[in-house]
Amino acid sequence: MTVHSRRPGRLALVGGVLLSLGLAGIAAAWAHGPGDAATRVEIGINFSHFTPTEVVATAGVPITITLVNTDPIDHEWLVGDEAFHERHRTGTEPHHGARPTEVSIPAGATVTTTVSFAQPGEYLYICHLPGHEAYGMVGVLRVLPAP
Ligand SMILES: [Cu+2]
Repeated sequence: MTVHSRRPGRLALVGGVLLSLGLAGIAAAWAHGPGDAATRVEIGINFSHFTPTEVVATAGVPITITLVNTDPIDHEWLVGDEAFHERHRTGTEPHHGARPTEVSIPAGATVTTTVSFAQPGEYLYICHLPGHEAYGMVGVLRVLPAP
C-alpha cells in the first residue's frame, strides 16, 4: 500500500525533471541563434583552463580568436574534429604555429589566430600538452549553419 502511494509521486518527479531538461534545451537553442555568433572573441587561459569554454561561430565565416595566456607556463590551443584531436593526443610536435587551428601560446603571451569552418558542428579546442586535457583544458567552438 505504501509502495503504491509513492509511485505516482516518483513519476511526477521524473516528469518534472524531463520538462526542466526540455525547457533547458529550448533555452540553449535560443542562446545560440545566428545573431549570437561571433567574428572576434578573446579566450583567456588561467590556471590551465580556457575562459570561456564555449565560443559560437558561423559556418564559412572567419572568427578571430585572441588567446591570452596569463599562466607562468606554456599552453596550446588546438581546434578540430575528433580525428584531429586523436592525432594530436599521440602527436610529438613540440611547437605549433604554421596552421591557424594549431596555436602555441608561451607563458604570459597573447597570440591571435583566425579560423574558419565550412561545416557546421562542434569542434573542441584542447591543450594537448601532457596532462592538460585531463585537467580540463577543453572548450567547444560551436559552428552554426550559415543563415
Ligand atoms: Cu595547457
